[in-house]
Amino acid sequence: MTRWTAALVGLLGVAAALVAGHLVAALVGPPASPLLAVGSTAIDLTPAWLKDFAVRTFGTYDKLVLLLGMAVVLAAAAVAAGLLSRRSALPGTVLAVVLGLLGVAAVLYRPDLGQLGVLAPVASLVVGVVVFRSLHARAPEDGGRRAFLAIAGASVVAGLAGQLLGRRVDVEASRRAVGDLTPARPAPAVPAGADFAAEGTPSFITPTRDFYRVDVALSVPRVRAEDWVLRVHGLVDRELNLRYEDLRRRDLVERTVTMTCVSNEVGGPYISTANFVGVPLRDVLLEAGVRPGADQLFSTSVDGWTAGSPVDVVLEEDRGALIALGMNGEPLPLEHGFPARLVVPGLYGYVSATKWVTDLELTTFAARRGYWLDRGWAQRAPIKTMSRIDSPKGLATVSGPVVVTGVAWAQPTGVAKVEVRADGGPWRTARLADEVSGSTWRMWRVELDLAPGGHTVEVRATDRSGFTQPQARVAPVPDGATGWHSIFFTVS
Ligand SMILES: Nc1nc2c(c(=O)[nH]1)N[C@H]1C(S)=C(S)[C@@H](COP(=O)(O)O)O[C@H]1N2
Ligand SMILES: [Mo]
Repeated sequence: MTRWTAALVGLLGVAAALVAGHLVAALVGPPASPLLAVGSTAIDLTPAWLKDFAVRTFGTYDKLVLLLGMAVVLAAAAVAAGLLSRRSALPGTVLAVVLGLLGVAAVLYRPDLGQLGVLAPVASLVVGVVVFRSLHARAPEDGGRRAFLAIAGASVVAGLAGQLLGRRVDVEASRRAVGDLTPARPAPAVPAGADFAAEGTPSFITPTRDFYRVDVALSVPRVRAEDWVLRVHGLVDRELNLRYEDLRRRDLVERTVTMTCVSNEVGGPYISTANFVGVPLRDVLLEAGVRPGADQLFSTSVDGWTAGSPVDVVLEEDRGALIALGMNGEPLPLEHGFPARLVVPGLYGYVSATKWVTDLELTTFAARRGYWLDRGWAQRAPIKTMSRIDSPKGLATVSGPVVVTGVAWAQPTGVAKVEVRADGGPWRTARLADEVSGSTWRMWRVELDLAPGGHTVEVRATDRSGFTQPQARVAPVPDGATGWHSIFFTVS
């Protein structure tokens, strides 16, 4: 066998194994696809610093990077096993078995995959061994050309079939069929003076396609509205099982809320604002009747992800926590939690904003721990008062006088003051844009007369409670970054 042939035998064996697992997973549960299951498990084993690094470095592409990385590692292992198998088929067989068992372990580890899910990696194991060994046996004949083509062709067909079958749950159609989610109580219109977008801040309402996305879902959960049920249970007087129709038939309310991720670095992008439409979470909890002693609202997503929010916070009358069905005039996009998610102003997403939510348990903080808690993040995580400079951009060259603009946030209290200083000089109070509510960000601008040359500008916000952002830089882990955002630019 030539080196090329040996490498190809390894590659085709692994490819056939993956595709077989993917196809079987399409029938027993798409997330059981071995590549996805192993990737999801890798994500689950991610500690706080690594999540923080991945989000910081790759942002919304973190999952793509993970999948590509896995593909590269697999391909390298396949080629290596092929090359090592030139004399005997043993190394390649061992690789197929090891990869298959890795898939089995990953599926068993996942909280959202039933026992049947194991069939997918088992199919990978069996197909991997059989294909590798038969190609290995046939390769010496005519270079194995015919067998190679047959396996490659079958893999492509099986891969496509798996992809199509995995999408047979038509979530897009379900979402389209939701139709109009007009709120009975719309949010007050956002005034034209609420942003300084013309001068460099984001628009007040973030277009849905630009809304940041952070989650551990390697494949976006596909739940049809018609199949969705929200169970409310635990320390309640009466258990509720709410269907999508039960919720959408109610008087829907709309609230403009700025969501923030705890992984956001000082100056970072993981903050966005939308008009969320849904049902007040408080109303649903009061209907269920929260028993004394329940201090945690433990929410679970269809993919097994969990978050714990303080009961006293979600029950606050002015807090405005929502079971959201829509954002910006449409049903939630799949990536943002269709059919339903939680939105709690003033709490970082990882302790409140469960997407694809299907279960609300009233419990205690002592009894259950949300997904990120055992990975190094804090139990309680109110959003920290923060500000960011959006314009000029760091390292830019601008002409004077310089208009510096940005955003500040302190949900749900609201921003009272933003100050800016250049080169460690005296603080200047920025002009604040019109306030929409304490639950949303607030844009600011200030004009600085700066001499030509390089300048460092810093910003700090003060919230309505009188608290001013501290200067000390603290990393996002465990409960959110602190410190003043600063940029350096040149005046020409
Ligand atoms: N099911 C699920 N919900 C989730 C997460 C997740 O990983 N899985 N991530 C949370 C985090 S950390 C944040 S910051 C917000 C982000 O919501 P978005 O992606 O709609 O912006 O969703 C939260 N809800
Ligand atoms: Mo987050």
